[in-house]
Amino acid sequence: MLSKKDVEAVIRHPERIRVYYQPVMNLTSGQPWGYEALARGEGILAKPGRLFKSAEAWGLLGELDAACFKAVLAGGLPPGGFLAVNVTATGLINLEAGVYAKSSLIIELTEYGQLDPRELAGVLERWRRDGARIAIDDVGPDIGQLKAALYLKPDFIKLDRSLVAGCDRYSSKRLFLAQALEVCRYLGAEAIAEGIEKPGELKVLRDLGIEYAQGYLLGRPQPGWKKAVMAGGG
Ligand code: G
Ligand code: MN
Repeated sequence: MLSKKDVEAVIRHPERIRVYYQPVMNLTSGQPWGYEALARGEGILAKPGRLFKSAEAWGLLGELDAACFKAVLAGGLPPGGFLAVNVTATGLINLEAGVYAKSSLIIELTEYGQLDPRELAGVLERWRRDGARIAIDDVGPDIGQLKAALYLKPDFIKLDRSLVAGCDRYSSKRLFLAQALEVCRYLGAEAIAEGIEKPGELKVLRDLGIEYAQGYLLGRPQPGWKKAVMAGGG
C-alpha cells in the first residue's frame, strides 16, 4: 500500500505517466483492429495495479483515473482503428464527455464502482452522444462487471483472461466461452477475448468464431503504435 502523498504526487505530476499500447487484433485479417492504452511509468508507476488500489483506499481513485485518462488522450489517437482507454465509473464522472469523446475512442469501463446504475447509464449516454463507444472490461468472474455487461448496453464486452487461460485444456471453459458469446450476440455487443498467451487458446477462440482478441501471444503492450504482427499468421 502506497502513502497518500505518493498517490497525490502522481495526480499532481501527470507528465510522469507513460502510455503503452496493446493491439486488439482482428483474427480474420491478422491486423490490429485498435489498441488498448495502458498507463505505466517509472517508480510507483511501474506497478499501476498497486497504485490504483492505494488510490482507492485514499479516496483518490476518481482523481488518479481522470489524470491517467487525460495523459492517455494527450498521447493522441492511433491512425486508423480505435483507442480503448481504461477508466472506472468513479473516474468517468470526473471527466467531461463534451471535451474528450470522439468516434475512435472506446471507454473501457474497468470498475462499476458505487455509482447508482441509472446515474452511470446516464453518464455513458453522454459519451455515446458525443461519439465514443463503450466496452465493459474483464467480464467473467466479477459480478459487478457482469451486471455492467448485462444492463449498460455496451458496444463491446471484453471476456476476462481467466476464461481464456486454459480453454484449450478444459472443455468446461470452452462451453462457458461459447455461452458468453451467445450472450454477447443477444446483447448486440462485440466480444473481445483477452489474455491469449498460447497458440492452443487462439485456435479455440477462432473455432468458436471470436473475431477480436488481445494478449501477449498477439502483441505485448509497447510504447507506440508500432505495427503488430500476429503470431501464427492471419
Ligand atoms: O484488466 P485489463 O484488461 O485492463 O488488464 C490489462 C493488463 O493485462 C495489463 O497490465 C496488461 O499488461 C495485462 N495483459 C495483457 N495481455 C495479457 C496476457 O496475455 N496475459 C497476462 N497475464 N496479462 C496480460
Ligand atoms: Mn482493460
